[in-house]
Amino acid sequence: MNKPASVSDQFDAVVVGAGFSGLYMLYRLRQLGLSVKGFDSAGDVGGTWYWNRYPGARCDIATPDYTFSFDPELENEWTWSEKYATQPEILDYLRFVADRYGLRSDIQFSTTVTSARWDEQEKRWTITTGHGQEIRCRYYIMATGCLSMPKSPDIEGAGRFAGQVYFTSRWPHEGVDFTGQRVAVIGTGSSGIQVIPLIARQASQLTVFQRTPNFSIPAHNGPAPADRLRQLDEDRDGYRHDARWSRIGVPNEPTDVLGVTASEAVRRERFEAAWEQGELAGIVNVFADQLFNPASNDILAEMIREKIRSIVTDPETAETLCPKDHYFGTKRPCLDTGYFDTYNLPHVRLVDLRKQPIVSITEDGIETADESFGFDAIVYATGFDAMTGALVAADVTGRDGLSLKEKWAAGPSTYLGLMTAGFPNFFMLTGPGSPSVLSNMAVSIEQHVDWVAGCLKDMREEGLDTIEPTELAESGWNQHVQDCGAITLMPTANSWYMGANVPGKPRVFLPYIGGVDAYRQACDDVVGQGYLGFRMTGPGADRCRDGVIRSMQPDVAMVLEFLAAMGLPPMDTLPADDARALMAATAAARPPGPEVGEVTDGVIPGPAGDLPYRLYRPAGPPEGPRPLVVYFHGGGWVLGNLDSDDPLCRDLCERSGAVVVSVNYRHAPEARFPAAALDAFAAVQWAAANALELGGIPGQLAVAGWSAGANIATVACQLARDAEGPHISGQVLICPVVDSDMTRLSYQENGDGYILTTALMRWFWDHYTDPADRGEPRAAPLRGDLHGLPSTCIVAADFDPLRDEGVAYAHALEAAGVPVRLARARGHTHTSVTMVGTVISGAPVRAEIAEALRNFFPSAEPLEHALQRS
Ligand code: NA7
Repeated sequence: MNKPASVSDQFDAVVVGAGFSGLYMLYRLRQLGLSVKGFDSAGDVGGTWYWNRYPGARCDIATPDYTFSFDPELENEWTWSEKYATQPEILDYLRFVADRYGLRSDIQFSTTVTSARWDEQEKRWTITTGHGQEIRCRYYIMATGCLSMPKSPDIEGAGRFAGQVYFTSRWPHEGVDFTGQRVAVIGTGSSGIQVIPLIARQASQLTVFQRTPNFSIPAHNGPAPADRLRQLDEDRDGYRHDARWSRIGVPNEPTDVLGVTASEAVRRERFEAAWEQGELAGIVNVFADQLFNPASNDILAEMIREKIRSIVTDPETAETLCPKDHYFGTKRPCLDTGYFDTYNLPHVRLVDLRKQPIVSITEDGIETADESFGFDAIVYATGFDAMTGALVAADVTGRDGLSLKEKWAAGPSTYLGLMTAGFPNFFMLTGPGSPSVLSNMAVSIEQHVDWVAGCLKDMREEGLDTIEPTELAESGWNQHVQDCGAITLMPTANSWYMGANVPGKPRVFLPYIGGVDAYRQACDDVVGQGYLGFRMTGPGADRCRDGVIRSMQPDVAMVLEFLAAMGLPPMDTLPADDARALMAATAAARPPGPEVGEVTDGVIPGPAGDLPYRLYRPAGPPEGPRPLVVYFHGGGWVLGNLDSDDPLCRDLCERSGAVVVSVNYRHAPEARFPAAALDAFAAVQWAAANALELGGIPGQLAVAGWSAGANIATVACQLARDAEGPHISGQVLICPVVDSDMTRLSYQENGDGYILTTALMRWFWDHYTDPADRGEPRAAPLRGDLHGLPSTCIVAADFDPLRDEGVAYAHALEAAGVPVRLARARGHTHTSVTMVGTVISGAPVRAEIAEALRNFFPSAEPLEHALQRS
């Protein structure tokens, strides 16, 4: 059966781990006809379900979903007894799977793989086990789980306790009887929350040591959810398909209800429904914005805290159990059965380690800053070195002697969470950078295994035998993983998702939060694009299509998808007035932008009549005058008004601390070139002359604009220079139109599909200018004399047709001796940086703009000096 491998053993593939992922991987590799060897340090199959045998251990994804789906016959042969199966039942299931497919014969149990080394000459891995065996294989696959490496107790004196010590993650097979004992539990994560109610049933005294209270909702365990079973009965394939293309691997319609705008009744109704349903898929989907908007999250968190207060009778204990130091969902939310009620029992006590930290474990018990506790047993439910722990501990050494531990010293680096450069033919199942722990593992595991099996099959068919990601593809993916995390509240928590639970572990967001569906699409696209980002070699073959699979900011991609689904007519097919109405309608639905101290509307005299303006003054001190920014909205000289860029003006005002005066100008086609530019210059002259009345500091004036607004802003600077005044301290040009040449590479790359299209740009130009005027510097300022222009900040967005003319303007300004800051809006489109409150990833770019604005002005210049200077 478990025949130890001999020294000369050679296999096509070695798989470490015999849990869900290892078992399915073995099955698929065998199907491919490969020779395979599996190892597990456990005595049997089961993985996490082999080790975590503590009372109360259950899955927290409902069983109709927490199950293999690769074989309909297997599904027919197994019936789960509960909504959330217990550990013994899940273990039975995995044994059943192993037996049904005869997998055990390929697995060597009770064997730890101690090292793996890549041999570049032989193009093979050498695997060493704790029994001294050496095995050679072409493909090395770690199916070692995300939560399999227990965190060692990082508590002073942990070794001194003379009583019984238990770890939830390494529970004795024979079970433990706590009857009549004084028991301590340290840790209130999922394991603690599951085990505490059951230990309380036996122990004479139970003391729970809590460092961080956790959000938990009742599991409402019982029979498997009838609605899910019915859907499976009616259309199993459809149900499984929906799971695979869902956000977390469980079929669920994502809500579009925003917590911040929903009525109290709607909020309450959605929350109560999720509370009653008792599923993670429900509670993470109460509000569409709960993981992005702190205010929305607070609403949900407070409703959970109310529930805790309503269950726990002692108000002080209830308050201690209420999580307040992290947003809901930023640490793993839990499902429980009677957890909070447990604290109403007279023999159960909660100790708040924030108030009285543990000083030391002693021979008899635990000493905190305030008290000494005596115990018969201590249970550690203190968690795991998550996601990377088992991988780096396994001593994997790739090309040139580089170990995984060394490569990942500053945090893991993977392509798709599947592979890492420098380690050919080394695959990780559910590795860091894949959805894994943020998803239904059963679905994510099947997807990973299917991808690896498909890849090996493709390689074999093409005569290739090594595969490895490129540095470019890998760093692009790492960036994407971090970008996806950065727009959420996840990085704010000290969670194991961030590596924060293990002292000294780099603080990096480990899983991929873009969704199971988006992730699957990315993996499929990589294959569809000829294994983009992978180098594959074989006898006489070396092929690599290098590139980055996802470089757009995730929220920008979401906005584009949303707009595409709305099916709006292209603006360039509409008359100007209809296009204006369409723009106003879409603007009405967006978030309003931040509060500012004061907003006033007025008019200024323009060259051909009054021009409306709106002034934004920042909230708070200082009371006196501030630098002044004259802003011009975007809209291709045709569209836009004071409302169109209102959220952006608010944002600029609050971030920069300047008074922002947004000026409306005459639009084409009613007023064609050079009307808008002349209005802009007049507005700047007027603002400079009236700075004090506007609350500005005389002489401290900058201009700013977006798109066509940036065009007229910089034309105004050129006109001011020629007219020898007024003095302009700086110009901020966000995705500016500075040239009429539409042949640059960025037009070719981004001229279609990113809102501002080549066709729309042509429509704008046609409305604004005659072709003969388009070379004029007042239309195409890149072609003007750029000497003596003020300091400049130019924002160039990756997916903007105008990107390259913005970059060209920056270079030309620099060549003319103008100080220039080129801010790259990485992963953004022409419009996305301006979408305040909708596109969160634009915030760092807007912060950079505000910083550039502040730098234009001498800091804290006394008003008298400024007056003298002006
Ligand atoms: P978790 O979720 O990491 O929980 C561990 C708990 O132990 C958590 O409350 C920790 O507090 C606490 N802890 C860890 N170290 C200490 C020390 N030194 N002193 C006091 N308290 C400590 O692990 P679980 O096993 O519960 O769950 C892991 C996953 O398995 C779960 O999310 C599911 O996906 C399945 P902290 O929050 O760090 O302050």
